Amino acid sequence: MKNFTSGMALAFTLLFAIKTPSQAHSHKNMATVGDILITEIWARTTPKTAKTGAAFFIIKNNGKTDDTLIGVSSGLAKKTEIHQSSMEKGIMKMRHVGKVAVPAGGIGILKPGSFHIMFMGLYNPINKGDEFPLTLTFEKSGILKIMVKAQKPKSKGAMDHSKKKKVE
Ligand SMILES: [Cu+2]
Repeated sequence: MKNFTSGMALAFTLLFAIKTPSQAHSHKNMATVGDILITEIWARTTPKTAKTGAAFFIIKNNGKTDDTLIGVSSGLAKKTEIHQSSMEKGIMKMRHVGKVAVPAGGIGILKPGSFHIMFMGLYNPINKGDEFPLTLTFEKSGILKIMVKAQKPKSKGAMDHSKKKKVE
C-alpha cells in the first residue's frame, strides 16, 4: 500500500490574548509582572573577542499608572546597564541612561540604535542560540526575570516579514 502524503504548507497565525497575571511569569520570549508585559526579547550575537554585547525587548504597560524600568542585572558581564544610542550629527553615540520610561497604556522599545541593555566586560562571547537570564527591576511592578536568546541581527532597515517560499 502506498501512502501519498501531500506536501501541504500550512500557515498558522497564532494570536495570543494576554491577561494580566498577578505574579511574575515567564514563557519563551515573553514575560510578565504586574501590568508589565515583555515581548520580542533577544540579544545580539557577538564576535569571539567582543567585550561588549547588547539585548533588546519591548515593554508594554497595560496598567493605569506610569512605570519605569530602573534596573537590570545579569551574570554575563562585569556591568549590565541601560543605555541609549542616538544619532548626533551623523555619528552614532551611546550613553548610560539607567532607565526606560513606560507610560500607562504605552510601550518602551529597546532596539538597535535606541534604548538597549548593554553588557560591559563580557565574560564570554554571545553565540547564536545562547540563552541566559536577565533580571529587570521596575519602579512600580517590581522584579522580573526574563530569558534572553541570542540571535544574529536582522538586516539593516527592513523588518523581516517575508514569508519563506517553500521550494521542493
Ligand atoms: Cu550601549
